[in-house]
Amino acid sequence: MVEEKPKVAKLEKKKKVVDPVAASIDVASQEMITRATELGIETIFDRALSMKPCNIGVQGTCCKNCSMGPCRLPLPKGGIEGKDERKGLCGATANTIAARNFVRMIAGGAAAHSDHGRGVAEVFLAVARKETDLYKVKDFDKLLAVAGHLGVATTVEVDGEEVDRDMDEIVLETAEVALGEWGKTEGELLYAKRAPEARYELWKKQGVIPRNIDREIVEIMHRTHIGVDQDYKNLMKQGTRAAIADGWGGSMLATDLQDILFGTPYPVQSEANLGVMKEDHVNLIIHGHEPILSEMIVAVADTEEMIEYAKKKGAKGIQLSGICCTANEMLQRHGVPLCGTFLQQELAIITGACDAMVVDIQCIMQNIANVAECFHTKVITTHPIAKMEQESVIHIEFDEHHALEDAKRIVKMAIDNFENRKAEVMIPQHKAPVVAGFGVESVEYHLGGSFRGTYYTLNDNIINGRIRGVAGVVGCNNARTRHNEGHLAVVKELIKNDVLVLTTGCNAIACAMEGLLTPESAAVFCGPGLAEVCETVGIPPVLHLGSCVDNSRILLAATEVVKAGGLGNDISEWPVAGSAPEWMSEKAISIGHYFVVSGVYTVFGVTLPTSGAPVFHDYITKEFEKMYGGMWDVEIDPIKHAHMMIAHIDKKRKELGIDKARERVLMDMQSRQEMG
Ligand code: BF8
Repeated sequence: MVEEKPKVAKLEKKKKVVDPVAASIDVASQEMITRATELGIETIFDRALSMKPCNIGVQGTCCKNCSMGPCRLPLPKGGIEGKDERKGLCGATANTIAARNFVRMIAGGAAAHSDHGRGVAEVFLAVARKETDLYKVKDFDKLLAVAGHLGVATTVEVDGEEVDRDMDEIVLETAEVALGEWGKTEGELLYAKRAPEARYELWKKQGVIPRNIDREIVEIMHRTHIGVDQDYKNLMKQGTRAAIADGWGGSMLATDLQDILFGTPYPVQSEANLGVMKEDHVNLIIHGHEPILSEMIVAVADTEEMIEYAKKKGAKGIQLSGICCTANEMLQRHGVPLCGTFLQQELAIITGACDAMVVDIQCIMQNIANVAECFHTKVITTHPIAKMEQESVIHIEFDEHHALEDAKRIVKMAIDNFENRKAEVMIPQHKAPVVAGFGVESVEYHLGGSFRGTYYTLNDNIINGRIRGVAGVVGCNNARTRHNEGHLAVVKELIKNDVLVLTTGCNAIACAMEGLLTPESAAVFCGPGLAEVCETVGIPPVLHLGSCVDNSRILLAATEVVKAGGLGNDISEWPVAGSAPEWMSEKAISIGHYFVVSGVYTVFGVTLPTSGAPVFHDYITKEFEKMYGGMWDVEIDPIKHAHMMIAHIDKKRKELGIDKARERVLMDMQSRQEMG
């Protein structure tokens, strides 16, 4: 194949050249960043170099909620001495401005997760009403469990006897009640009661139980309009309601309904990183978040008809792979390989081997269209709420009622494009094996055994100190930090110190690319206690729990630990911590906040948009612990970051009186070694 120069050379005027090793810790990404520079194609790594973030925005104290501003209230050099006199034109203080901005981020994140959930609920309702037979109920056990949580009867009394209710009726009522959670006119979020009883009672006492999902998000937009809520504590109260409505509402319903329709994940093997692409195959990359689209594409791409069609066009087959959370969804249910994280979406196109990138919603960079114009790659948008202005982008609106035809059209378009490859194909030869697909149910099975079926064994290992504690490490990539460096350093430090890690989102993909999602990695990276547990049970030390809406699985796993007993009555009492080392999205702030108010000490890397308002910052990083047992923290250094989490875990062990058990285990090991 003759190499053609890409059409667009966008770096000609650029002075600074990105250093690939400084930009990413991942060798495959470094190779593609180098390739982009050689070809003169601009990526996010170049833009991060040439465009600095606004210092006042970073501090969280720029208010642009009316046209008298933007009012900018930077923290004076040397901090505030005496009374903080800073004010916007309306008199809004730095605390009010930072809190408004913060809760608006929660609203944005909660809206994204929850609208995704609503989309799944609508498909579920279409299935229940038999308007489509393209999707079906796959997991009836989960359906019955969810029906129970939503107060839908699964049995009826006939002639004085309790008998199973008609399944079609259960499906329909469950779908209607579920969809009602977004906009019902009275009552409270039904899933709030899935939290430990003590947590539910605490939320009730604090007055933060959500009424319905949409209302809490809308109310944030109202309260943050000029001249409404001007008390940072009251604003955060509403932020808390919306975050609970996300984690224990929109996200949890998204996870549950996806499991009902597409199957509850169980461990599967696969591979991760750009090296999963194949030069002699049609490479179709699915990118975004809702599995409604990707499930259908996976089904269609696997048909004999499409494989034969690809062969006719000169390819050996069809290689599907995923970017962002769609990648996690397809991995956990079908073993489809992970192509990369958020920061690798442009790089996948720069391989020259991506025949089509089909996207739905969230975390899709508009620049993929510009990069694709340099190659033969077709970018296909599919969702009515997520289009792109570039003319080269094709829009094929995907709908559950004609999903099969849409998916066929998309897969065929990718196949037809295979023969149009122009530039030299250069796929980095780096990928790692992966075991993914852990959920609340499979963790229970693996750690509890098929007969026992409880979290008791996990609790037992926490109590005896082999497992020091559990961490949920999640979240994005951020082009302001070195790609994947923070993720991997935090996770490795935690498992080295016997902390079992539960991961989702782009952290999960980063861990996958590093080989941390394999049972074998335990012997290499873990402390002796965690290594022993992983070896005995045959699990990786880092458990892949899915996409970002699946952070709800972490909440439920934490609840199961409480229920299994011996580690306190609430999530805030047992040794657990949260982290997002490279966060960047509003969704991450919503997740962080529902972790915090669920009782989890949560550390963010990069920065928090609160530093310009020290009183507000102290409120969420210190005062919140007194109210909710969980609090925010921030630390950019990944090793310190991990040790702040470990210190919290040790504090909780001490409070539970199980710190001695851990010391005893270590002494025993040491004495054994001395004997040896
Ligand atoms: O929802 S971790 S960059 S892909 S926002 Fe986006 Fe962040 Fe990745 Fe999934 Ni989550």
